[in-house]
Amino acid sequence: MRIDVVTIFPEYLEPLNVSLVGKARARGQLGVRVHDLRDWTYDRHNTVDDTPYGGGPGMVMKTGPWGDALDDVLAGGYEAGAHGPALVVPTPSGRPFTQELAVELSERPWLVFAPARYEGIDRRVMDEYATRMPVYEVSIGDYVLAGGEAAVLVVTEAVARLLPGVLGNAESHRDDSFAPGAMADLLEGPVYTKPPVWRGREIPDVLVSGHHGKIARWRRDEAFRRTAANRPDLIERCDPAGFDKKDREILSMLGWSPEPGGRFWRRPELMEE
Ligand code: 6GU
Repeated sequence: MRIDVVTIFPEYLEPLNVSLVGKARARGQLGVRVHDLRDWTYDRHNTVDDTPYGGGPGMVMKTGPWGDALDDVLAGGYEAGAHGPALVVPTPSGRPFTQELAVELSERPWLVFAPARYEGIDRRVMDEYATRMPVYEVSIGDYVLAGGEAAVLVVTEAVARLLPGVLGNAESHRDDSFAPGAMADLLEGPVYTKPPVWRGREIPDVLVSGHHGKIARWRRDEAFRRTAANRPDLIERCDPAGFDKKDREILSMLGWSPEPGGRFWRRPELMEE
C-alpha cells in the first residue's frame, strides 16, 4: 500500500517512522510520503487559509494550495506506478471511523490523506476530487481536535496492521474487539501474564486450570461483564441468535433481559450502578 499525507505540520507525522507502521515501511509493505502543504503556496507569507465566506469565527483552508498539492502528489504517485487512489479527509464532521472502515481502506492500494487545521478545507476541494476518486471524510470520535494530523496517525495504524504480513501472527486480528466475526460484538476481557502473584494479587485460578473449555467460558463471561459496563450499546445491538444458554445466564446476572423481539435490554432498576 502507498500512503501520501499532505499537511502543514510534517513533523507531526514523525511517529509513522516507528513501531508497527515504521516496521511495515522498512519491510517495504507500506510506502509513506509526507508532504508540506506550504510547498504549494506562492505568496511571501505561505498563506494556506482565509476568512470564511458568510462570516463567522476561524479560518478556512484555501482551494489553491490544496488543489495544486493534491494534483502534484497524485501525479507523482501515478508516475511511481501507484493506482486506485482514495482521498481521506479527517474531520470532526466526517463519518465515524470504525474497524469496518479500516478493513475497507486496507483493501485500497493507495490512500492520500488531507488533514485540515482551522475550521476545515473549502468544500470545493472535496467536491472536485470526488469526481475522480472515492473521498472518505472520517471522524475518529466525538470530541474536537485542533487538526486532523492525529487522526491520520490513528487511521494509518488501524489500516497498516490489517495489511497482509504486517502482524506477526496472521491470525492475531481475527478476534480483536470490533473485528467482524466471532467475538465481534463484545469487548475483550482482562488479560494476565507472569508472575502468578504480584503485590499480593493473584491471577484467576481458572487460567491455570488447563481446562480449555472453562477458560473459554470464563473469557466470554468477562467479555460480557466489560461490555455491559463500558459499552452497553454493543449488547443492545447484538443479534441474540449468537447467544448460548450460558451467555443468557451471564447477561441475566448482569441485569439484562430478552425483550419479545429477542434483543437484550437492561432492567431499568439496575441502571444506576
Ligand atoms: Cl478527524 N479531526 C479533528 N480536527 N477533530 C476530530 C476528528 C478529526 N475526529 C474527531 N475529532
